[in-house]
Amino acid sequence: MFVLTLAISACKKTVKKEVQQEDTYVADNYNKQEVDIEMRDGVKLHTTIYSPKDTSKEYPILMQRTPYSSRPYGEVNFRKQIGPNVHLMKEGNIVVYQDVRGRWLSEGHYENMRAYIPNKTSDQDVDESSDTYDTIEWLVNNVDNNNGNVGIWGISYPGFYATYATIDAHPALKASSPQACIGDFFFDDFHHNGAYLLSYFRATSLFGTPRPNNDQPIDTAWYTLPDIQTDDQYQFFLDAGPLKNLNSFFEYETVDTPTMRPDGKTDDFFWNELKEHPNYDELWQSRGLIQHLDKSKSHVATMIVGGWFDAEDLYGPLETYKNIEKHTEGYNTMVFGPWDHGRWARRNGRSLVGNYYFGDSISEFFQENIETKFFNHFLKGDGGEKSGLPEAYVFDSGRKEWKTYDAWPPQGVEKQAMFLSEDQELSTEQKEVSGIQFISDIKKPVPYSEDIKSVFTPRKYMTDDQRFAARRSDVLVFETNVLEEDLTLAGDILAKLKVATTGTAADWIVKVIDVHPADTETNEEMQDHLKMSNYHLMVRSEVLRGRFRNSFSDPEPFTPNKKTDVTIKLQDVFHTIKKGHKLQIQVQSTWFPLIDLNPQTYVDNIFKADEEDFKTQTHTVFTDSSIEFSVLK
Ligand code: PG9
Repeated sequence: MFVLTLAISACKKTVKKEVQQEDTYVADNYNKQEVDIEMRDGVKLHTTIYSPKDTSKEYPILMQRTPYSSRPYGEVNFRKQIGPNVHLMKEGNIVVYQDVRGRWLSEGHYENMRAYIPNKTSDQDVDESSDTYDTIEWLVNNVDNNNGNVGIWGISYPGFYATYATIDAHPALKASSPQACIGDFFFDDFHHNGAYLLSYFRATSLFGTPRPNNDQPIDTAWYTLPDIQTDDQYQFFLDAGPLKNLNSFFEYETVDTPTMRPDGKTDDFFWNELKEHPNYDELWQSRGLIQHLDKSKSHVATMIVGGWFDAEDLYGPLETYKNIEKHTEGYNTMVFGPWDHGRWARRNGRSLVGNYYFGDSISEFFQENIETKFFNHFLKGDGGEKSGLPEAYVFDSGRKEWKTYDAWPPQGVEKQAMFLSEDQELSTEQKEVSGIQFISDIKKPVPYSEDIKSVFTPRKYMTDDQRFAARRSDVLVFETNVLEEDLTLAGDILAKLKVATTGTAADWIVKVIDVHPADTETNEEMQDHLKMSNYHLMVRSEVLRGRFRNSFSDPEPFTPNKKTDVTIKLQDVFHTIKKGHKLQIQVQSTWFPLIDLNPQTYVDNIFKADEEDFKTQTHTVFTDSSIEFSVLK
């Protein structure tokens, strides 16, 4: 027994030593310097540079631009891991992090999704493209032992800056991997097709609190997240009533700020933008990046990465890949795996999203065999078109396996329409047309999740079991018979609804669900109240705020009781509904508090609606509505 104890103790010491070595790997193998790089308009951006201690060879520069801070600050304080993944860190690269303009220790004023300036006429015309260009120019000319090749990567907001870097790109920029990259805040993160994501409420202050001392650089967090003092966010937001009752959370005591009011309080400038711009107007349009990807330079190889179950940014990576593919001749590829937001950057072992298990070491496989290979080929290798990687490296979330294709969507995809019916069927033949009614009760909106939890941003619900919703009278359910053969969905899904409402406004939500057989085995991570038996896996979901059915810029009311077309595009999936499973569609009109409550009577701006505007209505879905799937034959 004593020997065993000794052995266990020795093993624990080894593991602890290995963990310690991991923790100090960067400090042991890299030198760190912090510089303030001057942009063309004189603003200085704080930049942290990690350079390998081994100076016997040259290295590419791998950079990330971020609004989330390049800290830790101080040349004796080191990150525990640097670069896109541990392989690239250990191989040796020069790794650079930069606070973007107006954030943390960088000078200047911050703008969310800063608008691109196409025709710059002076050094005062600056944007994230020019800031990246000026930064790369300084780095390649001033950082020792660099080989003249620069790569950029980032997840989410840093992913947006990685996409931005390809626009009017510096010639030394050879590779960019925008990952879960924001494309447009009217379709990513804070809105989905015009519906405001109330579930992002707590994240607002991170992006809208003005820095104190008139926007001076600062090395500590100057914002606080609203504390709603409950874990039951559903009840909190239901009790709060109209959105304008939340304004007080975004009036700060901070002084000496650009948005300080006469009463000495400071407005959250992002909350102001959200509530003053409910439609897709010039503010949002000018800040979307997708429409400028015709200026993405072909000399920059791109690998767009995303998660099929990413609740935050799915529009962005898909539209970024498709528009770079459409507008440029360069090397442009995509990787989409069974991940939620940014999960591919972690080393997870068993790969799950929420309750749902997809397999082992999927992220690790991506990091070692895809991401490392991409950067090494273009920054250290011959950089030719033959990278050894496919155009589309995509994970079938139904079969739980990787597939590669030379296009996305793959050749062989055909559109297949399926129709709803009175008896809750989903089938390829349209039955007799009738209207199915349900009461949309604003006092009892459909929860988007069964969890009692307050979130910073929504995440887990993307694969949650949808039985809790299927059993509500205000959720319409349509499903196929048990499939007699596999059905592979590969591409987007178009819900062509025909609806009516007794009111003059309504939201429409469509969910695509893979109903598992009763004998499906439950995995160990499943929440106690759930089983995989008959699990209703949500594969894709989307909302459209009905006022935007014909235009996101020019909203319009519904005419009460008039049959109206509402078409909702659901983002791409790659999912095989296996033989023995069923394909189910759910249709509903509230999704709370993922999105805010629609008053269901038309008002110009829901952020300014009054209590009396909110009314329970009766909605109708007609059975000549259809769902158009992209099916891989
Ligand atoms: N796109 C993510 C996000 C943006 C804004 C608010 C909250 C989250 C992200 O950058 O992680």
